[in-house]
Parts: sequence; structure tokens; C-alpha cells
Amino acid sequence: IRLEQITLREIRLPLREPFRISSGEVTERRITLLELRDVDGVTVWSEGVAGELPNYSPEAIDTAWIAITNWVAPRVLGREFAHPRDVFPALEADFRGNMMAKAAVEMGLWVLEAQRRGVPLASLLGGTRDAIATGISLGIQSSPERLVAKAQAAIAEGYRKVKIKIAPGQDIAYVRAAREALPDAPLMADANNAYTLDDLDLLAELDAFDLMMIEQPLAWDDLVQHATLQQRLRTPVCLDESITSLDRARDMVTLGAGRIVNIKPGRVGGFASSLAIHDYCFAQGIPVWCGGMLESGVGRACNVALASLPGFTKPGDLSPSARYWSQDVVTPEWTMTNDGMVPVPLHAPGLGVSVDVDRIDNLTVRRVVLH
Ligand code: OSB
Ligand code: MG
Repeated sequence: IRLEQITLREIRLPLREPFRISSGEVTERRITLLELRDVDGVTVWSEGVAGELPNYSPEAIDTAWIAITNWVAPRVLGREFAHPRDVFPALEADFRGNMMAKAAVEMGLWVLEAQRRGVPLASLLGGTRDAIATGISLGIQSSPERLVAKAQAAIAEGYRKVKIKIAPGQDIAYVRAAREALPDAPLMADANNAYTLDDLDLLAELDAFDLMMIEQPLAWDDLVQHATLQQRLRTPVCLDESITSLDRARDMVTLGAGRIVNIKPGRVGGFASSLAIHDYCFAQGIPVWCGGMLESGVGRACNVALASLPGFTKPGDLSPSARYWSQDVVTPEWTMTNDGMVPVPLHAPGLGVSVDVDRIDNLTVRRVVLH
């Protein structure tokens, strides 16, 4: 595979409702979309997951734009790769971090390879499932009552998991209310780094609510303090932000910093890195699941394909298009069955959905063509 051109765009897609986590709120998603064209004229799409602000990881859409333009694209354009798995090592050689920027291009090359071979992306990645169990990620609500209403509606819609975003002051009362209203539901909490070890006693109170896991309660780049916390908790700690590579997943296991990993391909530099983390966790008996970053239908296709691998044994944050957008940028839009399953598109090559280029043109606020 050899790329001839990358068209980089930013689109703005308004969320149907604001999404609030401990570190900030999003109302309109600024999304990086890439159109990659190879030397034979085959074109495919991919998506970058960096958000407007560097409040999840150090990357943001504006820094990823620079990184893709100045450092990722020049390492990939015009260069022959025998297999997309060779792209990530080429990017890692002399270029640190910037995993979201790397992933946006690296994942595009996997999509390209799938498209060229005429196989679904899920098959190229080694997927074994034809549908993905799906959970909903509920942003912080204005009251426990509103959370309860949303959680009940989600369970009624068929979701297999409800993830409750928490922050200091919006934690125990919220989780307790959800648990009392839904005694048997698969519930979990995600703190997005809102706590420190000073909060050990409070976090230990969450053990009373039989949560599937508590996601990233401590600092975004921490492993050692999470190990201390995991020793105090019965509930499994799941790491998101801290797992930026296979090495960090190994460190998590070595230190006992967590028992579950949320894999987001955008966070770890793309599919090759995601597959390595998946394979390692599978061998170690560590369950993984696929997280989300409020992706459009393009990024969602990548996440759904990845989540079809055998180690993804917990429901992913892979809600259908309508949970996020009044209209997605792909056809067909992503849907969920009434028992909470998102079908993997196994009858079309590549992403398995078609991209609505006219609509994307209308949503585009900046665009650059890289050769
Ligand atoms: O921590 O998993 C997270 C969205 C943006 C940034 C961080 C996170 C999230 C989500 C959204 O939880 C999950 C989704 O895309 O549905
Ligand atoms: Mg998270």
C-alpha cells in the first residue's frame, strides 16, 4: 500500500445534548476527518478523535492538525508499506507521543488495505463477532433524579451497560440513586481523573453498589497510585487515559493498577497498538472493551470493527448514531437492536458504511490537501 494524498478536514457536528465529564463539557464536536487516496486512486476515510481541549489527554484537535500535517503525513505519503501493521512502528521510530494524530492516519491505512482486498475491516483485524454488545456513557446530569431517568430509559432501550460519569460532589448520591432504581442493571462509573488518593475512603464507598468497574478515578497518566487504590477496592479498576501503549498495559498488570482495560484505538496510536494490547490482555485474562470519544459514523466504524475481536468481552461505548447526532455523516447510520447489539457490517468491504461527502462538505470549516 502506498498513499498519494491525504485530505485533512475539520467538521463541526452539534451533539443532540451536551456531554459533560469531570474535566469539561462538549456541545458541538469538532471532528478531524481524513480522506486518504492511494497511488491507484482508491480512496477511504478515517477520523481523528482529539477534542477541542487537551482535557482528556495532552492532544487537542489543533495540535493533532499540526502533528498530522508536519510529522505524520510526511512519514507515510509516497512510502510503500507491505502491511498496515508496519505503519505504527515507522511512526514511532523518531516521533514521540501524539497518538491521536498517529492513529488518524494509521487506522486509515488499515481501512485502505481492507478496501483494496475487498474485505470488511473487522475481518482484516481478526474479528470473530457479528454484533457488539453496547453500553451508553451518560454525562454528568444536573441531579440524581435526571440520571435515574436517563439510566432507566437506556436499560429500557436495551443497552447492556450504563456508564455513569462522576466527579467530586456528583458521585455517591448519583450512583446510589441509579443502583436503587435499577437493582440488577450492569452499572459502572467513570471519573476521568477527578480524584486523588486523599479520596480513598470515598472511592471505597462505591464498593457498596456492585459496579462492573470504576474507570480512571485518579490522574490521567498514573499507574502507581491506581495500584494503591485497587488494593483497597473490591470493584475492578478499569484504566482508560493511562493506557497509551502496550508497555503501559504491561505496567498495569505488573503493578496491579487495574483489572480491566478500555481500549480506544485513537488513544493508543491506532489498530496495530490496539491489537497488541488486546492480544496481551487476552493472554493475561484481562477483559477489554472498546471505549468511545463521541466519534462520527466514520470513527464508529473503526471502533465497531475492533470490538469484534475475541478479547472484547465487556460492552463497548458504541451507541448508535442517533444517541449523539440528529444526522450522522454515514449511510446507513449506526443502529442498535432492541437487545443492545450493534451489528458489525460484514457484507461490505472496508468501513462497511458509505460516507456522505456532500454533507461533510457542508460541515467542513477547514481543509488542507497533503501530498
Ligand atoms: O472517558 O470514555 C471517556 C467521551 C469523551 C472523552 C472521554 C470519554 C468519553 C466517553 C464517551 O465516555 C463514550 C462514547 O463515545 O459514547
Ligand atoms: Mg473514560
